[in-house]
Amino acid sequence: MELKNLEQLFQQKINDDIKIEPKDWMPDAYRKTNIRQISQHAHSEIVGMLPEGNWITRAPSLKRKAILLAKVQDEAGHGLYLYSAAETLGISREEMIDQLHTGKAKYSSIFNYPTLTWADMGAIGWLVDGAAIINQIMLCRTSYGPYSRAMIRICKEESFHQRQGFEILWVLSQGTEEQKAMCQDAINRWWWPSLMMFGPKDSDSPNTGQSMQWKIKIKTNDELRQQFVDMIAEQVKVLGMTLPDPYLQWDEKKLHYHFGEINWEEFWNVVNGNGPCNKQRLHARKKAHEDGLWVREAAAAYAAKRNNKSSKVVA
Ligand code: BYC
Repeated sequence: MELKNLEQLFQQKINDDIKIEPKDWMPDAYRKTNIRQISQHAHSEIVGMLPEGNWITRAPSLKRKAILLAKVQDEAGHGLYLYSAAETLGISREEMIDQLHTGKAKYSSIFNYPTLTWADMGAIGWLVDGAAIINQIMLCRTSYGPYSRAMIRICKEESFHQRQGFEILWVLSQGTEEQKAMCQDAINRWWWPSLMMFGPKDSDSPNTGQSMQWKIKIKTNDELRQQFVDMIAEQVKVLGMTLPDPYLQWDEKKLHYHFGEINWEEFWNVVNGNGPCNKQRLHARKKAHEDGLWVREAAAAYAAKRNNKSSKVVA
């Protein structure tokens, strides 16, 4: 079949909401965009374990420790589903890891900020996982089958993550003056970086147009960001806290919250490797990979031994 016809058939499937599966024909650029987005999403889950991992030994009770440990383990699982989904497009796990370690692949800007107090665990759960869910609920309907199915499983766990984060902040908000101040301080520090998770403004987003046409993205960066602001601006009232934005105001005509301008210079600085913790995060990931070499070698040797044995049995 001619390329033009293949492209038309492909777009027709997308328009009819038929999922694209690994063995289906797809344009090269569709494959590349999915590899880029899915692998960056996987890297975000894996790098995203670091800021919270930092608090596992310092969680204030055994119960909090067990919950945080489970959450961080969930993130490792999400990373693995996503690496597997990307592998179905013809890239290997090694290539993806190499792209992360050499700085060729991005991961979410949010994980380049430090976690200074216990309240940050609450703010990450409520705001960071909250932003991630808004994005990922949309991605449950993305056009690439393996990505969409991974998202459905991940979203179930993310909603638990968000609630546990809110609950941490709720307990602090009912506590002493110091605890209340710690809660407000964490919200102040995580609010703007959470808004940046949705990416640049639509007018500055080079990938959104094509990704919407291919239904890799179903909503734009600005649409999702607005949905997030509308949700959090109401939830923060329950905590008796505020969001650090003097321009935040309900717009009766638009039926949305109006909010202030994001510091885009800070966003691009962090995305381009110059945020407060970029170097520390990459260093930690590379070290973990090097330290894990003996495990990978042992697993490969064991698999080879088993293969050898079973091929002898068959022979
Ligand atoms: N940070 O054209 P655009 C989690 C890049 S983890 C860094 O709008 P696109 C969790 C973008 O990649 C869940 N880079 O791009 C884990 C592009 O650069 P390249 C994380 C960003 O792809 C542990 C350029 O800027 N979620 O929940 O159409 C603990 C132009 O942007 C960012 C995901 O990964 C950013 N914030 O849209 C707790 C969601 N924003 O690649 C929680 C999956 C933009 O062309 N990804 N860039 O060099 C997506 O939905 C989309 O990729 C984005 C960006 C909305 C992020």
